[in-house]
Amino acid sequence: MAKVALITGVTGQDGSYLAELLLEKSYTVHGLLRRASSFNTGRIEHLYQDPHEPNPRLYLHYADLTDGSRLVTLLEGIHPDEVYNLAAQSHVRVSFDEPEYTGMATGLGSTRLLEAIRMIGLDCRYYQASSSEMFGASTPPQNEQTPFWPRSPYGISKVYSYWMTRNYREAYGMFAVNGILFNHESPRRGLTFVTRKITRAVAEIAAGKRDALYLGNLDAVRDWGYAPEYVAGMWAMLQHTEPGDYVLATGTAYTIRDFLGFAFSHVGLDWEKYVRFDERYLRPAEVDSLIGDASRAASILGWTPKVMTPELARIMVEADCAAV
Ligand code: NDP
Ligand code: GDR
Repeated sequence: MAKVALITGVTGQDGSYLAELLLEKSYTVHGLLRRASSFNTGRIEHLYQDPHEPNPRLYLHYADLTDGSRLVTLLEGIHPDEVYNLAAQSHVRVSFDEPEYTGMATGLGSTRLLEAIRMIGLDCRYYQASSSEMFGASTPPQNEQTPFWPRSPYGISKVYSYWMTRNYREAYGMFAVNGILFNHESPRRGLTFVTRKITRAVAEIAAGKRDALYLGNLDAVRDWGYAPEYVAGMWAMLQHTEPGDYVLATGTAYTIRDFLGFAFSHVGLDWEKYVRFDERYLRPAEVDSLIGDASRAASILGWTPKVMTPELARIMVEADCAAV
C-alpha cells in the first residue's frame, strides 16, 4: 500500500519541495490550504492534479492551524501515516509586529495538531519544523545539545513547539521528531527573506528595472543551505527506527555582505554601488550568528548537504534572472 502523508504549509517553500519528493516516492499527499482571496498555490501549481482525473495523488484541503476542530475532522478523514507540520508565520521580523498571532500559529498550532492526532488515536509519525532561531544568542557552532536562547516571538514560539513535540513523544510514546533546520533557501524562497530579496534585486538591477536595494543589518552570520536537500532530511528523520531530534545545516558561515558579494558578482556588478540602508529592516533583537553542526544527522541518517552558499546564490540568481 502506498503511504499517505499530510503536509501543513504545503504552499510554502519547503512544503512544495516535500510534496514533490513524496510524490516521487509514490506517496499519496494531502496538503493543508489556507483560504485566501487571491491564489496562494503558485509553488505547487505544477503538482496540482484535477480531482476529476483518475487516481490523483495530491489533494488540497481548506484548513488553518489556528482552527483545532478542523484539524480533527481533517485528520479523521485522511488517516495519514506521516504528518509534516511545516505551517507557520515564519518571518522573524514580522513576529515582532504580530507576536500574538505568531504564538497562535507557530506555537499553539503544533499543539492543536498533536492533540488532534492523540484524540483520534492515529498511529502516525509526526515531523515538527523546528528552527535554528531557537538557539538565538547561544554561541556557535550549535547542535542538539546547545541551550536555547530565542531572540524573537518567532523563536520563542518554535521553542514551545519543540518542547510540545518532545512531550508527546515522552508522555504518549508518539513517533514525534524535531528537525532543527538552519536557514535553507531556493528560487522558491519568499521574496521578503534576505537571500531571495537580494537575488531578485540583482536580476532586476541587471535588467535595468531598478537601481537600489534597501536592507537592514548586513553583519549577521547565517548558515545557508539548499531547501530540496533539507526536505530529504525531514523525510529521512521519519523513516528511522527511533524518533529523535536532528540539526540540519551546512556548517559554513557567511554574512549578508558575503551573500551580496556572491549574488552581485554573478552578473558582474559591485553590490556596494546599489545597496542602501533602511532601519525598518532592523529587528528589535538580532540573532548575530548561527552556524550549525549537523554531525548527528550525518552519522545516524547519512544526511550531508552538497550545495554550499556560493553555489546556492548562483542557483537563485540564475532563476531570478530567467524569471525577470
Ligand atoms: P514559508 O513561509 O515559505 O511557508 C509557510 C507555510 O505555512 C505556507 O504554506 C503558509 O501558507 C502556511 N501557513 C502560515 N500560517 C498558517 C496558518 N495559520 N494555518 C495554516 N497554514 C499556515 O516557510 P518555509 O517553507 O520556508 O518553512 C517551512 C517551515 O519550516 C516553517 O514552519 C518555518 O518556520 C520552518 N523553518 C524554515 C526554515 C527556512 O530556512 N526556510 C529554517 C527552519 C525552520 P500561505 O502560503 O497561505 O501563506
Ligand atoms: P531569518 O531569515 O531571520 O534568519 O529567518 P531572514 O532572511 O529574514 O534574515 C536573515 C538575516 O538577514 C538580515 N537582514 C534582512 N532580513 C530581511 N528579511 N530583510 C532585509 O531587508 C534584511 N536586511 C538584513 C536579518 O536581520 C537577519 O539577520 C529564516 C526564516 O526562514 C525562519 O522561518 C527560519 O526559522 C530561520 O531562517 C532559520
